[in-house]
Parts: sequence; C-alpha cells; structure tokens
Amino acid sequence: MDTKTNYWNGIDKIQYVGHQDKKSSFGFQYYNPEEVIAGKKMKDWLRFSVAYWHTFDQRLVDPFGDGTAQRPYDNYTDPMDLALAKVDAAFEFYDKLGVDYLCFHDRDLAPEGDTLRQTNANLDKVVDKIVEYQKTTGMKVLWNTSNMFSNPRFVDGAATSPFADVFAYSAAQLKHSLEIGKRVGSENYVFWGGREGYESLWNTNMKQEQEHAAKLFHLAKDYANEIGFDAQMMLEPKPKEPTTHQYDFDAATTIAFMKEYDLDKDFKLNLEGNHANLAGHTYQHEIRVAREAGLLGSLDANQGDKLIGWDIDEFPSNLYATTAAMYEVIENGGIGPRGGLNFDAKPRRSSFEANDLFRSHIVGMDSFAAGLRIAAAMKEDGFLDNLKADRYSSYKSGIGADIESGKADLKSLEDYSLDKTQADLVGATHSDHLEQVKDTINHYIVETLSK
Ligand code: XLS
Ligand code: NI
Ligand code: NI
Repeated sequence: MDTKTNYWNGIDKIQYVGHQDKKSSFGFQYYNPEEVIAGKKMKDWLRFSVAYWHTFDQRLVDPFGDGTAQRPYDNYTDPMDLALAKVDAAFEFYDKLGVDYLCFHDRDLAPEGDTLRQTNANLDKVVDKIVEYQKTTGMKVLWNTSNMFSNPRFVDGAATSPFADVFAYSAAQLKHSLEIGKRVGSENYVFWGGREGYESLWNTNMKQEQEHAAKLFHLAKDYANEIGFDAQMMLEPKPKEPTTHQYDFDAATTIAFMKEYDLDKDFKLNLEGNHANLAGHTYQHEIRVAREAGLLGSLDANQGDKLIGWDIDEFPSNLYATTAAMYEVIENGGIGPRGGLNFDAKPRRSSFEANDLFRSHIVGMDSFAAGLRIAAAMKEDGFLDNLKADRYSSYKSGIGADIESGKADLKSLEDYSLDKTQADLVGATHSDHLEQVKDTINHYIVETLSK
C-alpha cells in the first residue's frame, strides 16, 4: 500500500509552536499533545477526532448554493476509485495533523449499490483498506454510525418510519455497521436520529414511533453483545432539523426517553455544541445535564451562530464556550469513559481551499486546548469550587443539614419558619457578586493564555 501519498501539498506535520512564536498559520498555539495539564496529557484529555463526512466528503454546499470545495482528489470520476483515493488522503491528513481518532458513517466511505448486498460489498472494500492503514499507523476509530437519513427511503425516518420495510432495511443496514465497528475496533457507536421525529403531529403516532426507535436500539445492543463488539453506545440529541421536531430533542429529553425504555444502563450521550444552541441551551448546560446524570459519553465539537437558525457546523473558535465545556469535562474526570472531541464541523463556504481543512482543525484544536488550560487553572486555584462551597454552605449545619439528611419534614420546617421576619429571610440570602465572578473568569482567560 502506498503510504507516501502527497495529497496535501505544502503541508508538513503540524507542530506545537506556542503563542509567542506563532508566525505561520500552520502551527498549534495552545495544543501541546504531550504536555501534562491537570494530571493528564493534553491529548488524553482531548482525544481529537476528524469527522470523515465533513472533512473528506463535504463540498461546502448551503441551502442556496452548490459546493465550493477544492479537494486534492477531485479528478477521480469513478465513485469506487474516489472512495479508495479518499482513504489515502484521509490517512495522510490524520498523520500531518497529529490526531489519533476518526469517526465515520457507513455511507461516508463508499457509494451505495442497487441492493444492500452490493452496498455492503463496496463498503467492505473500503473498510479493508482502512483496517490495513490502522495496522501501520495505529489510528483508532472514536465512533462509527449508520447514515439512515440521506437516502430517499428514509423520507419519514428509519426506525420511526411508518413503513415496516424501511424499519427492516434500517435494521439490516445497522447490523452491517456494527460488524464494521467491530472490525475497525470502534470505541463507541453513535445513533443520531437523522429523521427520527415528525413534520406534523396530525398524521403521527408519536408513541408507536418512539417504541420503534427504542426497539432498534435494543436490537443493536443485543447484536453488538452477540458478536462481541463492546463499543459504548450513544444517542446524539438534536432538537430539530431536518424534521420540525426530533425525538432526541436535548440531553434531558433523551435521558427521560432512555429511562422510560430501559436504555440508560447501556447507552450514554454524544453532545454537540450547535445542537445545544438550537435547543435553546448552551453546550455547557447539555454537558452538565449529562454528567450529573452519569451519562456523558462523548462530544461533537462545533459551534453555531445565534444569527443563523440552522446547523452550520462551524469549527469551534469561541474560547468562552470551550472553557465552559472543558470545565465540565474536568469536573467529570474526562470526557466520558471512552469519549473524545469529534470535529463535526466544516470550514465556511468561502474558505474552500484544500489546506483550509488544516487551518480549521488547528483553530478547533487550539480553542479546546486553550479551554482546557483555562479551566484547569481555575480548578487548580479552587476558584469555582470555593465559590460554590460558600454559596451552599447553609446546608452544612442547622436546618440545612436537617433538610439534606431527610430529618426535616413540613411540620418541623413550619416550626422553624413561622416567626421569621422579612428581615430575617432577606438577611439569610447574600449577593453572589456574579459580575465579579465573570470578571475573574476573564482574568483567567487572559492570564492563562499569556503565560
Ligand atoms: C447532524 C449530526 C450528525 C451526527 C452523526 O446534525 O450532528 O453529524 O453527529 O450522524
Ligand atoms: Ni454530530
Ligand atoms: Ni450536527
């Protein structure tokens, strides 16, 4: 196999140069993979992954325009030749960027045939090549998944389709994806319910559809166990788009679904920055909800824009948001049992040159690396821990301790409160000095990054 390809012309291995010496755009300012931060190597906290669909397949289309992307394999016309060439380009890219993980959908890798049998044969050929590369490079798969939303057969969903043949086909497609996951040693397996939702409730049996979704998740877990594929299974919430309502709306909704259908022991959550945004939350909120439920699995790294209402999958560059996300990750002791940061992100349409793919991953990796450094500095000083310990200190003794321990009931709480005056109660609260807290966070951002 040719491991000395030269698709990404003019790019050498991307190095950590530090922010003082950063003169070229092709170096990391903050991501120094071997450096130990808060007790772990940066690369082990962050476990960056490249998303095959965006980085190698995406043509930079938008709802109003064709693709603008210029890619080094654009001259291939035969779909299978192209698919195989992309594998070479991809592995050269991973090596030059210095990442250890990739993620893919089945349909990212190879063209579909007329039947599932032919489609599987195409796919297996490409997977053979990936497995060969894995042997020589040590590249790992963070997660794989099945694309059960692009093809017209999934017009009304896959597991939640009103058409039984589509459910059956989805299950069959999924079976092969699980087998592939095992072959490439995927650490996780993701279900993003592309069209598992509804356009209108007037013609939808919502409960039946949700039962069908749960059924497919159980079948998947059972089959994975049967073949010895021990990936962590994950659901990826998103509130809307492509359907007007998606069943996995946000972390809290998805957790309730998992508990209702007995999936919370075997499944965790894969959370995405812009999906949080579309649900009217922050990324930090979604990560907090998942981690406090013990269900944080992995993260899709991207950002949205409040001015644009759709899933724009922009590469992360907002340091405030990456700091908040990494603060939650540090509190969780890591992203998740086997999680990583997968760049479910694409360059802007105007940023169409091949090497912009490196530039965009560099800003994404540096933004999370910076977020990690800042969050670790706040953690080390106990800044937020002390602030919260102080804020909730009234639960440590007296009536607060009785409430915590369950000793207090409505009667004892009435006895305690009946003769308290307005002044007593207002006196029991105190200012949180929130503006000062934010000023201190700004200080940590500037201070940490200028070291
Ligand atoms: C789409 C999703 C998708 C999943 C994988 O919005 O983010 O890319 O991550 O199917
Ligand atoms: Ni995603
Ligand atoms: Ni998305």
